[in-house]
Amino acid sequence: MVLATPSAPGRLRHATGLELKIGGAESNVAIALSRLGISAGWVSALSSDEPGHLVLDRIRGEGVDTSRVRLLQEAPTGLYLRERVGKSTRVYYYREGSAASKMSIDGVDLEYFAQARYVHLTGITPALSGSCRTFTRALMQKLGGSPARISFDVNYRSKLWSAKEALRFTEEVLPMVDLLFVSAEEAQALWNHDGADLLQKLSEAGPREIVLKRGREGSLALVGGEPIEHPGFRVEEVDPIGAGDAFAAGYLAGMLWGLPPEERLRVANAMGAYSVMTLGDYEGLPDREELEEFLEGRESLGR
Ligand code: ADP
Ligand code: KDG
Repeated sequence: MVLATPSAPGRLRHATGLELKIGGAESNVAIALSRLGISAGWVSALSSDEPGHLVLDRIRGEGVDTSRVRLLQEAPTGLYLRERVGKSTRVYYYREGSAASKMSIDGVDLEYFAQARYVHLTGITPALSGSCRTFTRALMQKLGGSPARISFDVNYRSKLWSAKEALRFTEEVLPMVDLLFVSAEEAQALWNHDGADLLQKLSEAGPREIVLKRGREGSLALVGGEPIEHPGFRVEEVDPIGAGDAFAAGYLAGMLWGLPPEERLRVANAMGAYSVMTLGDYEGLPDREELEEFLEGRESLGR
């Protein structure tokens, strides 16, 4: 989506100017991976006009492959406005009928997905429209026999669908998911559960690996039935948006680098922490060297 947001916190109604940025959980993950030196592609639909090119150029400019993005003439690019008032962030979506909401499995290059090590999907796409719901489910089904692993982030957005609908969809696709990400808040909103023992219940439905994000507390994972925990890094939070996406990218990077589960959680926590201590959904994210420096507690001289 195009994201329009005032540069300073405060109510949108008083804003005299807006910064034009881009937003989107899946593109954040792709960009985060690309920064870490991992080959990543982002597949979606945009309008073929200036707003569409704004999104396309920025994602492409981060080294993410956008060759499978469709540019449509008949539908606008999704837009959202965001304001930060006190500790809370509020969003206003303009994405009904957007190009992305029209995604369907027809004409999708399945080979492209099948040759990926991981196909990362989130609960935002199926929340966009009936056709996006069918698309997300069908893509997982069609990749069933391929080597590509399915990673799924629950990413519940209450402004797009109800908790009941999100729960129904998530539980329906769980048997096809290899790696599941869920936050403590989502565990509460969807399953009315406080987390830890929910992982066991969810893993019985299919995913080999489930990761619970716990904000500043860090994270907990259940890997092949084994619980693993890692505390969060102590950092000053300046912008909480995008932490979950950075975390998912860190965990996926850990998988691709062949790190053991505890190390994957550590890298994921470090990425989440890096995200909250820097401004922007993805703008402040580290490259691999900066991540290593952070993990080792070293600070670059910067000159
Ligand atoms: P989401 O952004 O999806 O709601 P969280 O808020 O749990 O998820 O954040 C994802 C991860 O980012 C956490 O598991 C943690 O590793 C890291 N993180 C989030 N907030 C902080 C914080 N204030 N301090 C340090 N790490 C944080
Ligand atoms: O994940 C951080 C935001 O960039 C993301 O929430 C925006 O995809 C988005 C959505 O639909 O809310």
